[in-house]
Amino acid sequence: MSRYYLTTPIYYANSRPHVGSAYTTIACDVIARYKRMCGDEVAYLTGTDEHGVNIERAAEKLGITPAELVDRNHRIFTDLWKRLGIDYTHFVRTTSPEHARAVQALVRRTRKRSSDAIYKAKYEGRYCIHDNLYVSDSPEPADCPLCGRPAELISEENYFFRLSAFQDKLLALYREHPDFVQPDFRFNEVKSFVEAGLKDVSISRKSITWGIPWPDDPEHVFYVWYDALTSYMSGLGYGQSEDDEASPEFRKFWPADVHMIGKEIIRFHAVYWPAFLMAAGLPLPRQIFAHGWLLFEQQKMSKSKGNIAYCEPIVNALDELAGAKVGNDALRYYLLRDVVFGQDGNFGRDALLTRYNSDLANDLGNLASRTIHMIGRYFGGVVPEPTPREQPESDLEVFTAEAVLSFRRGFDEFAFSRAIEAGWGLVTRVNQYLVETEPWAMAEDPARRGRLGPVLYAAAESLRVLAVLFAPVLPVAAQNIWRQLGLARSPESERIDQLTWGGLKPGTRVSKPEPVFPRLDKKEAIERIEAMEEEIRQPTTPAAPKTESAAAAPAAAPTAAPAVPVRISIDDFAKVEMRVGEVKTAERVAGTDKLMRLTVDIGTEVRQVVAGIAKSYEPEQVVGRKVVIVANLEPRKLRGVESNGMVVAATRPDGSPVLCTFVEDVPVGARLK
Ligand code: ME8
Repeated sequence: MSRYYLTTPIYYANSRPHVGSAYTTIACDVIARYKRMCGDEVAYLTGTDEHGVNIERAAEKLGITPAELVDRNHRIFTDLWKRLGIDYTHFVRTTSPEHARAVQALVRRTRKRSSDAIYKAKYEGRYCIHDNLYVSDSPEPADCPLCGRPAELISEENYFFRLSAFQDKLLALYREHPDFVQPDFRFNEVKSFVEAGLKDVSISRKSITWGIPWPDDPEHVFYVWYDALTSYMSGLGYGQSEDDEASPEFRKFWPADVHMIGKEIIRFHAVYWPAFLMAAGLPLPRQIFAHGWLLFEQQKMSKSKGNIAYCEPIVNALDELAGAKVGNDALRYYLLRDVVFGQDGNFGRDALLTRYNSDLANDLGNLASRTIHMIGRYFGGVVPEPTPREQPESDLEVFTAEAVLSFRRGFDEFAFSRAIEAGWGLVTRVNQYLVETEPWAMAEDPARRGRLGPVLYAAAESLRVLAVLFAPVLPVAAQNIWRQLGLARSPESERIDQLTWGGLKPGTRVSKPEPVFPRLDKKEAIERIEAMEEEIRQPTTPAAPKTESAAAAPAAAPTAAPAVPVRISIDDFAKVEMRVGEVKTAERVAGTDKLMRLTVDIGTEVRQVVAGIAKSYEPEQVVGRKVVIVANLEPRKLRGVESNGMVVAATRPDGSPVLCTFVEDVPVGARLK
């Protein structure tokens, strides 16, 4: 049996978790269940990040102690994970004495192994307490580039980690482990960030008290990120005795197979963390996977913007209206099916309800009810005999084998939407098979009645396979289908990597069909969710949006307009690569009247760019035209078409775009500055 160790980030315990926070945890829960079903022994760690100045200040505002605040919020997190059926095996609270011991052990070990990796020096600079971000290494006043608030002056002696000495080692690591960071485009950002040179980082604080004391120098506490990252090891029992690696759990599970994180914290995980571990002479995690953000109304869901959806209203409202436990499965299915894992994706209640009704209730739910109903009606509830293998009733067996393979291939790459789509191909195929064969008509037709048993066997066996396949994503529904099929134990006790046709024994007694996903009235459901949202919505407290990517951190502008206007430095502006391009081809994107797909020569290459100009320009008007392209934007998909850059345009008062052009001639590829 192989072991598999997977972690989520540990969550800031300064506010209530929302759907965006739960996204990482749900994805990891799905992976953990899947890996268990592949026969692995899985450790799945999550936790709460309970130190730092923002917690200290948040508690102060509420007139309670930091310990009271984190106790309260820790409970909110664990209650939610329980409600969402998150099956983690390890939970770390960074305020626990065990965790503190581990953090201290790590720094002691580092100093023993690499005597000059940590040194003491005076630090003067500006620091944003909301983002835990060093804004500038000079005492001059500066605003945080992320939230726009004035950064605080810090002038104190700190312990520094000599990150600058790890540039070559990190680059070698990246070369030798081409999957160390996934997806690839994020890995490229990380490499560029490290190639540009690394500065040493301060890893202690003197000005605050709410943290883990530095060993033998208790005037200092650890910087929250050094403290928080160590949770991935402390949760396994690291650092509890003289021999800091002695814990059997630690020996068994470390290093982590995957640290699953959101994209904005990649620098800490793919640069700082491996360097900390290298300096301590400890094995490095095998992979950092950075998923994208859940956007709500096109902006990152975040408390400071108030554009938040919480999980509890969704789950509770759906359960209540369906009169059955369907909410968790619906949320998991929607998040993993609709958002391409790794990219940003929009969250919408309407889209969630559409998926619920069309996929879960209509496709899967109907398949289960009619199959079980017909076995009840025509065979007295007993699963009939299949056809002999040499004369299969249909192509379902072959189709199933292919669907299982594609599903697993997708899952192994964390391409959940692709995997689910492949699995759903089977749902569609079986439904189609029932429409084609019409078992209800066969039952009435003596000439065809003989085929009825094999047809229903094939449908029921497909349903069994689907229950196993979808158990990680739809644990409640899969169990429900399993039980209705009259099967013992649970689909999660089956091996998904050994899933083959024919596991359903003829003679098995099915139970009475019950709807797995009762249909819901979309409008009523949305209204109920919104009403429940209101009940738990709290007054917004300032918590800042974070930076988009490692390459852009720390100076990139936030994705949404912050409350305070942001001024950027010339260096920040220089990061935006704008080039003159020439449009080679142009065509409208199907299914929308706004978008146009362009291929643009930018001097070094021809790029595909999707532009929102189709309402104002005809394709033939733009072909041959010189335009301005933002060339170093992350690729993103618009209506399924990848856009590799952005065309710059001004906006008229009526919202229509005007392409940016030049009066004088300018060569293709010229850079704007
Ligand atoms: O960063 N969409 O904690 P955190 C997708 N304590 N993911 C989102 C999201 C959204 N709208 N909002 C939050 C921290 N997340 C640190 C981690 S680890 C050693 C320390 C994700 O509570 C976010 O990307 O701010 C991250 O992966 C997780 O929630 C915790 O975020």
